[in-house]
Amino acid sequence: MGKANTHTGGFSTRAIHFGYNPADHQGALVPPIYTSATFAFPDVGYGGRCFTGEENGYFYTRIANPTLALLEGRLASLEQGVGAVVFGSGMGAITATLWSMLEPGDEVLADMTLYGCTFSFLNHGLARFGVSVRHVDMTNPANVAAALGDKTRVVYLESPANPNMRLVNIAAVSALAHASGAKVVVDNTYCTPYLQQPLLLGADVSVHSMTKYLGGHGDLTAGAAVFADAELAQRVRLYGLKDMTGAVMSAQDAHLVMRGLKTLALRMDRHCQSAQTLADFIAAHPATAVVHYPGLPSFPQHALAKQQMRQMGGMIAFELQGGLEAGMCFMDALQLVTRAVSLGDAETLAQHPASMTHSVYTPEERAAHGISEGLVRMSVGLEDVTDLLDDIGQALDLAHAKALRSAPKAQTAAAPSCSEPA
Ligand code: 3LM
Repeated sequence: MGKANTHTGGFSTRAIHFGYNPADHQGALVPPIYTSATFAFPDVGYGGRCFTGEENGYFYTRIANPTLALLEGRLASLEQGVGAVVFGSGMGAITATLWSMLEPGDEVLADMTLYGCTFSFLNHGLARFGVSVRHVDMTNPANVAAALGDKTRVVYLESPANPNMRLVNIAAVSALAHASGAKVVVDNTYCTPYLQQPLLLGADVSVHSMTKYLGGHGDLTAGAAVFADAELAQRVRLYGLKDMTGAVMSAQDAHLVMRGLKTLALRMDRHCQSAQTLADFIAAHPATAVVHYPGLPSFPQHALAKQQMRQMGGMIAFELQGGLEAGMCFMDALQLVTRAVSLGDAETLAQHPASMTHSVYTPEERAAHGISEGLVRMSVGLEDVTDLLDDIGQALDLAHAKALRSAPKAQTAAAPSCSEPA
């Protein structure tokens, strides 16, 4: 038997090799997929000891499974955690983690802008069970300092935030939270461990929707939580996963995520490069009112982005001069870019947060939480960037023409219709 390969090399080396040695598996280069739901006990005493934790064997896949364990080890290595737990979806990871960290009477301090279902879980889920939820604008850490109280158990944030790209200074907020006895959970889905390392910046838990960049191909749903604290990791596994959510991931999906991880760095490099090119292009187009992309010098938190992110990411959000109507026109005119929610796929995806991913917020809540009705969100894929520029260019031209036509004094005679793409 060989020794499991626990490479301490660079990011991609660990993403490809960590925790696995073909010599332990009859030379198989690709790790076997253990589809078994249950595991045989050599004797009844051993089985009982598995349940008490005295024996470290596998006994049921909802609690642990060898294929899932390999992925968990890889994720912990990539994000410098002491452990990780994987789940059947990103929401599985978020809900299992928060159910395990909170009790009635506790408070969650959350940033203003969060993915729609996370916002819903906090405000319509946890809040029904005696956990209070307060949102503060964490782009200024002083607001966090002022809001932290005796009951604040968890500080929760996304950076960049879905969908408006606002950043939070993870190191500053973590230091403040810890001084007040609270733990910090960061949703690192937009960045992946390749672009941002929340635990190294001081966070306690980094959660992911692996449905996005980590899987990378839009063919699975999965989630993960990576921990700086082994005791908390165990609590989330044995309570949040096992009892509270049962949000177990399938071994086949774990295999697909491990396949995705092998190319994560390559893919992220390309996503980031193309997103910068598109953000520059969209920002310079006369149809555009504002582009939210951390890599633009005009981005208010450009300096913070350079400080805490390796590169500027593959997500762009923008608003057009003609507001909601122009945004809708732009999206309907797209021919290569796909109209769809989700992100991190090879395909470039565009969606309208106010009516889709963030429709769970009321219009008043969207206004208060910085999510404008006309915002367009784009997940920049891996296609040839020249083709993306062509498609986005023609759609912006149409949206611009339409905005001019509907403006009070516009010269509209020759403007093409939005419903008649070139
Ligand atoms: C989306 N987001 O299009 P799953 N955290 C973040 C996310 O963006 C998401 C999750 C957690 C989108 C999904 S909307 C119906 C489609 C930052 C998902 C939840 O449970 O794996 O979907 O992850 O923004």
